[in-house]
Parts: sequence; C-alpha cells; structure tokens
Amino acid sequence: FSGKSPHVAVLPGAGMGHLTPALRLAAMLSSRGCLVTLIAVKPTVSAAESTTISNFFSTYPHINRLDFEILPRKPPSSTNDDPFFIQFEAISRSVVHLLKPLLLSSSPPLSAIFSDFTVSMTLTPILEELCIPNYVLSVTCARFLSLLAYLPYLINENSPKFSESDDYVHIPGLSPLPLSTIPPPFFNPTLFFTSFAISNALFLPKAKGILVNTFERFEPDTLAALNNGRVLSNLPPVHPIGPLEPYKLEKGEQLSWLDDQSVISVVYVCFGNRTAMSKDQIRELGDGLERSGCPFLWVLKSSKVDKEDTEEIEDLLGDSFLERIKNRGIVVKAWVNQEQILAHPAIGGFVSHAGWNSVMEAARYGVPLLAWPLHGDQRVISEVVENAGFGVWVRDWGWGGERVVKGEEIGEKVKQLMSDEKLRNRAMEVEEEARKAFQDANGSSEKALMGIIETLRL
Ligand code: BUP
Repeated sequence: FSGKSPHVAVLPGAGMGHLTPALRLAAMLSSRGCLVTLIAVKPTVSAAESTTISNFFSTYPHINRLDFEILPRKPPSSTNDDPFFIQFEAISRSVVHLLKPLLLSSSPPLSAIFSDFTVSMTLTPILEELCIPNYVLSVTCARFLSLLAYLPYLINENSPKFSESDDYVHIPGLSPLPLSTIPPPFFNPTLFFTSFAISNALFLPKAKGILVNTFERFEPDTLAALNNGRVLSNLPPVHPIGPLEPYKLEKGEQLSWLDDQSVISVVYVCFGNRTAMSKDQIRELGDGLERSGCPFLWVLKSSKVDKEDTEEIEDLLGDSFLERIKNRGIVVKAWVNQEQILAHPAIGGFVSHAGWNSVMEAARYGVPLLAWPLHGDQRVISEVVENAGFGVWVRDWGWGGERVVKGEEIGEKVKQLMSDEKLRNRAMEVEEEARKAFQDANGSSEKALMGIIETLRL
C-alpha cells in the first residue's frame, strides 16, 4: 500500500444480512486502494457467520483481522427474545467498553470507520473523541432508512404519533407509507427493536456519510429527498453504492443440477438466513411449488438460528413429496451461494422474503421477484420492489405468520411470476441499470464510492 492509502475499518452488525454487505464493502474498498481492517465480532450467533468470516479472511489475506470478543449476551426477555437482536445489544454494549483500545492500537491510524447502523449510538461518542470519521452502512433500502432516520420524530415520549387506525404514515419528502407496511413492533416503543432503532437513529446526523446498498435508478425519489434535506435537514450525505459487488466465493454443489435446466425455467425459493416458516406453511409451500409445475430450487429453514436447524427435510415434507418432485425440484437445508444461484441462466424467478440483500442480488442479475414479506423492513421493501416494476407481492400473505397461505394460491402466483413477460422485461432493464451503476468511473455507485475514498486520501 502506498503512503496515501487510507486505512479504514469495517464493523459489521449481527446476522448474515448485516455481515454480507459489510464484507462486500470491505472487499470493494480493498480493491479500490484502501488498506482495510475487518473487525470480526466473536462469538457470532450463526454458524453461517463464523464460517463466512473464516472463508473471507482466507480469500483476502491482505485484509487485516481485528478480533473483537464481545461481552456475554443478555438472556431473552419479554421485550427482546430474538437471538440476533440480543446480539445487537451485546455488540453495542461491548463497543462502549472494549472497542476504544483496539481502535487506538490500529496501525497506521484509521482514516475512517464504516460501521453498521446498529452500533451508531455507542460508536459515535468514541469516534468523536478519537477524531475518526464514521460512515454508517445501511443494509436496508433508502425508503426504510428514511423511516428509521425519522423514527425519533414519529415516536416520542414513549408513544407513536401514528395509530393503528390511520391508513398512512407521513414522512416529509416521501410518498406516504401505508400503515400496513410499518413493522408491528413500531407500535410498541417499549420493545427492544423499536427503542434500539430510535436510539441509533438519533446518531445518524453525526455520521460523516451514510452508505446505502441501493442505486440511483432504483430509488431516485427517495435518495433525492434524503439528500435535499427534505426527510431531515440535518442528515449527512447519503451515498448509494449498490448493488454491492459479490466477493470471491466457492462454487456450491447444486449448480450442477441447475446446469441441466432450461434457461429461465427454474424458480428459486429462499427466505433468508433468519426467517423460519411454520411447519404448516412449509408443507403448503411445498404443495404450491409442486402445483406450479415449474422446476424449483428451494432453500428450506425451519429454525431462526442455523445451529438449531436440525429437522430433516423428510420429516418436514414427507418422503412421498420428495419422491414426487425428484425429477423437477431440489430442496436444500444447507447454506447455498445465493449470489451464484441468481446469476445462473436457468433461474427465471425468485420467491423471496424480500430481505434487502436478496433484492439487490436479484437486481444485479435481472431476476424478478415474488415477494413474501414476513417481518421487519420487508413490507416497505416489497413496496419498493413493486414500484420499481421489478416484482409482485400479495398483500394479504402472512406477515408474522398469522395466516397459513394455501398451496393452491402459492402455485398460481408462482406460475404467474414465471410467465409474466412484462415483469421479466422490466427485470432485464433493472439489471442493465444496476450494471451501469458500476460500468465505469462515471457509474453512479462507482462514483459515489470513489468520491468517499478520495476524501479519505486528503
Ligand atoms: Br439462507 C441464505 N445463502 O443459503 P437478506 C442466504 N444467503 O448466500 P436476511 C446465502 O444471505 P432480513 C443462503 O444471498 C443474502 O446476501 C443472501 O440477506 C445470503 O435477508 C443474505 O436477503 C441474506 O437481507 O433477512 O438478512 O436473512 O430481512 O431480516 O435482513
């Protein structure tokens, strides 16, 4: 590295949905001339995270590893029983007590930190003291980021300014958000999810910048509203730097099966790394995929944390199901390389929980979505996807699992997804727009990222 290379640290949050974009950003900063230190939080919640971190360091030996052993997690409580949120709290608390000496010992001194939104509240005061600029990495869409940023003004004195009888939530500069897309915990500010989001959102104005895994052409109006000071007048610049580039990974096993399938014939089904469906819903989904008549590749999860996901596919779906679909579908319970699957020419549609990483990965490869949001930011994301003409969603399908959607209905929707020419053409345009964001030095996302790196060189 030349003397002018900025030295940057990347601090991810908990869960693959936070780790993956952080690793991608680390690799992108490294390939653009930065000396990069990745802060590796230990222990992780999921096995997927720890395996991914080890593989990442083997693949990128020139990226420094800074182990960050966190304090013990709190036991589940009535306001927080989600293992990933419990980890968020533990990381955040550990930042206060343990991170400062680690950062001080970094050599050469750090030019900036790129940190997950979930550590903003505890990291910001430390970085102010050390005079290190902080860039917040948002792992959700610009629209949900706006909701997060505005949350302290929507929920004050322990009560939301909206009620369950309203139709919309209004945020300056944005089209109104249907109340049905707001995560249910936001109606109860005493829950950890809500109070933690508000506490961190209050520190966003102190960041040097906010990086979003999105691109100009996908969310133009929201990005303009954020950057014109319409959402909040005190936010730092919001930089769209997506879709983040995948880093080098190994080839997964199921690709050979995909190689034998016709072009755009296969529906890929995956609900992300932290969403488990009920057993009844899993069976109906299996029925729906069978009824759709389409070849499918289904990544199945029956527990929130992978280490606890011990149920066999046969027990969940039955031997006769597996026998019937054996020439047409594949069900996997292992971790797959999703990015590589979406890149495969055989994939023609994606039934997804609408996690934002998944959406941006689908955008990179022009795969249209049937969104089935289940919690958190996923309904806001589904709306963004639909408005971009890039996917469809059925509004009354389960949100928090309150209704088991029948196989018949699922089968019909999957068929529609796979045969919708208009949607497919639009998805191809989205792919082209995503490609242009990194096409050359003038691509909007490339320019935004290089702009930040240039600032750090000064
Ligand atoms: Br499962 C699975 N392989 O087998 P999202 C997921 N992924 O590569 P999240 C795999 O994990 P929430 C697998 O490509 C994406 O990068 C996938 O992130 C990858 O959803 C990431 O899509 C999952 O943002 O749920 O984090 O599971 O909506 O809560 O963020």
